[in-house]
Amino acid sequence: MTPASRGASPLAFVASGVLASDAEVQAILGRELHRQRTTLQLIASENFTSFAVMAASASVLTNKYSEGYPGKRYYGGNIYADEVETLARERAKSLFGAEHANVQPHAGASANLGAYLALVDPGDTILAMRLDQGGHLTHGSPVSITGKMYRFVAYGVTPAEADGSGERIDLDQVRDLAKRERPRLIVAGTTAYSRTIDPAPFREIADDVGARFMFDAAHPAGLVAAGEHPSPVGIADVVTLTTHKTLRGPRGGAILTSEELGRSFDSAIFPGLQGGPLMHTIAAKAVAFAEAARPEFKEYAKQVRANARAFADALQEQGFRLVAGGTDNHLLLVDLRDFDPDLTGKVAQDALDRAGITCNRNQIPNDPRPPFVTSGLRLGTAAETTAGMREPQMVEVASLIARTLRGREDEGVITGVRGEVTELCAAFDPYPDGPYPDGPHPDGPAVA
Ligand code: DSN
Repeated sequence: MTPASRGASPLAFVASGVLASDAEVQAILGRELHRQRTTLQLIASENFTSFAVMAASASVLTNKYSEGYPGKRYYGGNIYADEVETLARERAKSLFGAEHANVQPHAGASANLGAYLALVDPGDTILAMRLDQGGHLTHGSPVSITGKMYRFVAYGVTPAEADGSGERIDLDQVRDLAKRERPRLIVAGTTAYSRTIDPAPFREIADDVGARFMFDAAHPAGLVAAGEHPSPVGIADVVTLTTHKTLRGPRGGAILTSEELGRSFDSAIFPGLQGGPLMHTIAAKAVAFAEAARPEFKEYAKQVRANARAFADALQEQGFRLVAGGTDNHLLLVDLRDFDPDLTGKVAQDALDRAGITCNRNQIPNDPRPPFVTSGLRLGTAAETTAGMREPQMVEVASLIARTLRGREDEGVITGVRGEVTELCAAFDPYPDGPYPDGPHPDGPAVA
């Protein structure tokens, strides 16, 4: 789906009524819209949803309490909540080829915690990837409830190699740790890993040690849906995902599993973990699952990967080292030390922000710097591909990043790049009709 084919703006009604009564919030939303349209969005976990997704999110379903599941609610008046949740579940099942779907998790974190609740008991051992190697907070970080409730043992990636063949998930380590620690659950899935994750060897290792296998597909969910990443559905006992990253839906999570295990995941999410589901978000998930089933979405996902590869090549030409030597998916992890040993992720992120290039600092494997500082940047192509960018723009963006970071102490350089970013964003506007086509444009002041 290209921006131009995204349909009529539901936010027109917001402009014409609801927010007219709250000028302060309207102004903030206008400024955020302006920021999204006039700066580059390279955060690997973000995307631009369609107007249809936003319309469902902004619907009357926000008013409804629907604890329980379709046909089995604790409150009355759920006839249409049942219809929309059933539709979302059926669409998710059909999109991913799953037997059972739970679409109630408020986020990826709740989907993961729900999966643990369903599969293991507090204190049990879980084997997962370490946060600083590319894993996620909910994979047992000591600062997450997951790390406090369960005994996590962590695997990482292989050492870096000059030819880029290193920094891959260390399956020998996974196997050795699984044999030694006898986890009840093995988790695959990452938040900062640029290579394909094959679910098959994880399944084999889990079977060898009698563990369950969970695949956290939060990042590649859209690529999986489009056939651009191997599907873990039917291989893992449970697949958790988010709906707002490469899948391009509303902010939220979901769980896919077998019919046999479905009931235990349902009970873990409600009443185990959450109260009333966000029915407006569930409606928006239904919209997104249908959008992701269209041929245009397959083209989109293919382009996301092609853009990431072009971006990777161009960044390497600019003198950056990429963790794992490149990318197979939508994400790139840049090790800044080859480019400039004194440049930290924090300084780089701040300089790029000033130039209108939005991304996040990220630890690289075995990073000598702490998580708040880091030696890396994480970049992604999901959002700007939605906005219509293709390989030539990725080359241009790589050059803008390099110029910004080389000239980070020179305001003239930053201002020059900012101007070019503005022009590029104007040519690749994610919401070219504006969100308020029927009313005055509420953009706030330009983002510096
Ligand atoms: N915050 C998400 C990300 O950026 O990958 C993960 O929770």
